[in-house]
Amino acid sequence: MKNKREKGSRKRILLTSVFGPYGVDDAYGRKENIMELYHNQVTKAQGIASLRFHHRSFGLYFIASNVDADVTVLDFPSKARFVREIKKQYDIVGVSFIVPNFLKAKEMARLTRVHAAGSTILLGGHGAAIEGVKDLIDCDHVVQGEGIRWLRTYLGQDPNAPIVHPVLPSTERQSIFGAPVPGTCASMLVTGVGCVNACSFCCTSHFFGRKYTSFISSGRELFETAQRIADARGTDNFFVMDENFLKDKQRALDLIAEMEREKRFFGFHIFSSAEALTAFGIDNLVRLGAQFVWIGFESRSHQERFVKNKGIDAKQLVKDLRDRGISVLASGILCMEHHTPDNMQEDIDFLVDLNADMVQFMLLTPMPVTALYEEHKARKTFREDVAWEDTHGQKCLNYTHPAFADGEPEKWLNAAFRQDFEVNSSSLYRIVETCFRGYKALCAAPELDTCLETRKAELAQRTKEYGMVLPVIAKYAVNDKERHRARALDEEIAAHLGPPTVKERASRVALSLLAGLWKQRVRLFGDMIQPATIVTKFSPEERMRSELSAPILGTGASIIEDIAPSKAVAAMVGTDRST
Ligand code: B12
Ligand code: SF4
Repeated sequence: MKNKREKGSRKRILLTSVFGPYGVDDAYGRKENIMELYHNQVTKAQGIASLRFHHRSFGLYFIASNVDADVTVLDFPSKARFVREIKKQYDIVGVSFIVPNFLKAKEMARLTRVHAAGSTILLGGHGAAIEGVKDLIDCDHVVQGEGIRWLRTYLGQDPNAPIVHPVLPSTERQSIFGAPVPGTCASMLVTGVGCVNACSFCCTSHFFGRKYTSFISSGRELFETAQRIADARGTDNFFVMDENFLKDKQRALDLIAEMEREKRFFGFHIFSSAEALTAFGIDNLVRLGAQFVWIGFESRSHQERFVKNKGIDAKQLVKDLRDRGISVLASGILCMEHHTPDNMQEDIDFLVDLNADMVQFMLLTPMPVTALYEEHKARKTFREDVAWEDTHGQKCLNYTHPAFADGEPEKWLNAAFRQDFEVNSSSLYRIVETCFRGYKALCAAPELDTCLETRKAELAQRTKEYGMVLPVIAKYAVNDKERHRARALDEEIAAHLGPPTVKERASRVALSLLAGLWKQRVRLFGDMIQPATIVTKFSPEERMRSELSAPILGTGASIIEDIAPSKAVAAMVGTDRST
């Protein structure tokens, strides 16, 4: 029998991410599947120079901010913490999961049936794309695609009511060389979900129906949302979670116009495909305040498969972006169907030779709902012995590849990451270099308007701030090349922007000490960092009040708990040693 409250009065809803610990070999997950973006699949081979950031389960906060209900968001719980929460007998328990976390979602549904038999169980997120998931997991509803409109409809509310953007930090915990990154991190801006390009392997495009669903549709609305969030959090920088932000060129151009009209210049980290970026133009990107762009170059040897990269000179594009102060994360795919041990190095060399600030190498992994998945299903190439928790693209292939024996893909992947690190130095070094290149480019420009003067000042500040890390990079360099170039860059920056102040020198010493401690920690206990559990309450009353006063999370939400993982757990799971 369902909880009586579900019909009639306002619902009590629990929205939760899957439980931790993450990135450990246990009954539910794998050590490669860590809950971090950079250290999982980008800077993982860069030892203590790897960027260490956690990110919340943003979709849950979006849904919570946009339904008329008492919603609790439970992010990164332990299994015991999850059980404690469901015993509060919510009307609805919604679990967000991705494909590799299938077993965790299944266990959470089972626990809900045991401890909260009256709760309705919803499953959402990319894991919902798994074929027949409704039969594989004992639940009430599986929600494929966009969840706000689905839940509003389910609760009898207007699915098309305006979408309220929550005020959220883009990262939960940022550290470099074991030292917390000072200052307020960028805010999260989710402008929409999905992408019309529909590249055959792409989960996000296919999951959202190969179309784009915008949450913020005009430049004006985007400016107002950014302004509200920036004022609440005290930073004008944003990480834009939109698979292809510049695909809507007019919206981004209108945003620039709004910023110039209002004389308020925000900064953005974005994802965009090469063709959309090129159409938008690099001058516009500088005016927009783009600081970082993630571009999927995928592969040079199979370009016909990726219309978005047709006719693009990838190397020139990366160089032009970095020359203008925009960091690039270039992503590529290994062990594609046409790859062999004889030709794959060519693609790895291509990606390394781009000399982007960061490179993501990922194994081709046909995922449910994608066209690629359907192709492999038709060809019956899927491996029966690869479980969902191994389907994450950082260790093994989930399909039979005639040219790569088991164990080989992981070796290629690790070697590719290492090659990029040794040839191009740490990503941190490259990011400082990019800021400085952009600053010098604006210094050399004949005339600057207010927008570009602001961008120049921002680049100077970022160069100084990020440049503080250069002595530590030199000290722990991967090779002589990195050591020499880090020292040379430090000197060149000092020559242009002045030597470090006393305070900056003190910070450099502190950073060096912390880096030494972090190195020891990694050597003795491994480099694992578990995210803290975060519990956030959303209620309509607070939501209404928040429209009148400065909100905590912008939508009437309050964080009630923020539990750091115990040292014992951190040490216990610290088995994944970096090089
Ligand atoms: C942020 C992010 C992360 C964060 C994790 C944040 C977290 N706390 O979980 C980090 C960086 C740590 C991460 C790690 C990984 N990720 Co990730 N990640 C993303 C990313 C870039 C954004 C997700 C997001 O916030 N989107 C915006 C929100 C609004 O959308 P949403 O989450 O999809 O939510 C909407 C719907 O899905 C739905 N919904 C979601 N949950 C629920 C729950 C209920 C109850 C309901 C009703 C609806 C619903 O409603 C929401 C609003 O419309 C996506 C790619 C993308 N652009 O979506 C990949 C993505 C989700 N990640 C993916 C993967 C595979 C991974 C990793 C395995 C690394 C890897 N190899 O790629 C690890 C796994 C970590 C782990 N142990 O679980 C895949 C999932 C593929 C799949 N089919 O399952 C994606 C799609 C990227 C990709 N490869 O295409 N990731
Ligand atoms: S361009 Fe990027 S986001 Fe769009 S479908 Fe292709 S891979 Fe996905």
